[in-house]
Order: sequence, then C-alpha cells, then structure tokens
Amino acid sequence: MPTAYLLLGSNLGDRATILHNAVHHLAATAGSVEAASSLYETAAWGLEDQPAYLNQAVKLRTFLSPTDLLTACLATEQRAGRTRRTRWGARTLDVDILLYDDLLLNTPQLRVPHPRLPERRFALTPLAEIAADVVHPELGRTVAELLAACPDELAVRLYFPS
Ligand code: PH2
Ligand code: MG
Ligand code: MG
Repeated sequence: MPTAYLLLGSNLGDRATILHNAVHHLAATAGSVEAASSLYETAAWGLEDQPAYLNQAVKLRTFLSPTDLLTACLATEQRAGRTRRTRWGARTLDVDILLYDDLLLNTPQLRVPHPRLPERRFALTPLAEIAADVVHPELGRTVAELLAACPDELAVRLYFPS
C-alpha cells in the first residue's frame, strides 16, 4: 500500500482537539496512521495577520488513490466545520497532502509533492520529526536537508498544552 505524508493545520477554535479528531477521522476513512508528529505552534505564514496555527504531520498507509485521498482530506476538513474564505486565511482545519510515495502529480486539483513544502518551516519541522530521511522525489533531497536549507524564519516551536 502507498505511504502518504499529510500536514494538518488549525488556527481557529479548540485547535488541539480539532487535530486529534482529524487524525481519528483519517484513520477511519483513509488508511492506517503509522506515525504522527508532535504538535507545533507556528506563526501564520502567507497572511501573517491571523492567529498562530497548530500543525502536525501524519504518516498514512493508504488504500486510496491520490485523488480519493484528497477527497478524504476535504471531507475531514468539512467535518471540522471548515469554510473556505480567503486563500491562506484562518481556518478550523486544513489537511494537505505533502508527499505520496515517489509520485509527481500536477493537475489543476492537486499537486504532489506539495509545491510550497520547501519554503515552509511549519510543514518541514513536523515532517522531519517522522520522515527525516524520506527523499523528496522532485528535489532529490531528504526532508532533513530541506529543513536545514529552509529560508523561512517564522517561529515554529513545540506545543505544550497549558
Ligand atoms: N497554512 C496555510 C497558510 N499559512 N501558516 C502556518 N503557520 N500553518 C499553516 O498550516 C498554514 C499557514 C495555508 O494552507
Ligand atoms: Mg494548506
Ligand atoms: Mg489545503
């Protein structure tokens, strides 16, 4: 079965509970969750005038094709009450496909690997926790190498619930 790496993000509502429920929903609908990173609290990237995110990376052994996996990710977002407003704006839940085996896919609906992965510390840091040695199929560099070379300076820190 293929292995996919997903990134979950939330910056509205009870962020940690939303991520927790999302991992369970993905396990019930998309495959088996083989690893999940710690939660990281991360400064908002892109549109910086919004609350901080919690981000988490998940390793999924999936029986779904990339397109069906995207549908499952969107259904998980819907279940968390996601509404789509502005691009990069605040959201209860975002579930993105970062990697899917060694697949390179470029369609209007879905690009894999995620095109902005190398420029996002909020994605590379949790991903490196569970996939440091995985090689990016387009760039030929490991996730750890991409993180070491990442120019993004926005804050990313381990999250400890208070
Ligand atoms: N997602 C975005 C835009 N900006 N910033 C952080 N820190 N974390 C995210 O998950 C995130 C973001 C668009 O999907
Ligand atoms: Mg996203
Ligand atoms: Mg998304």
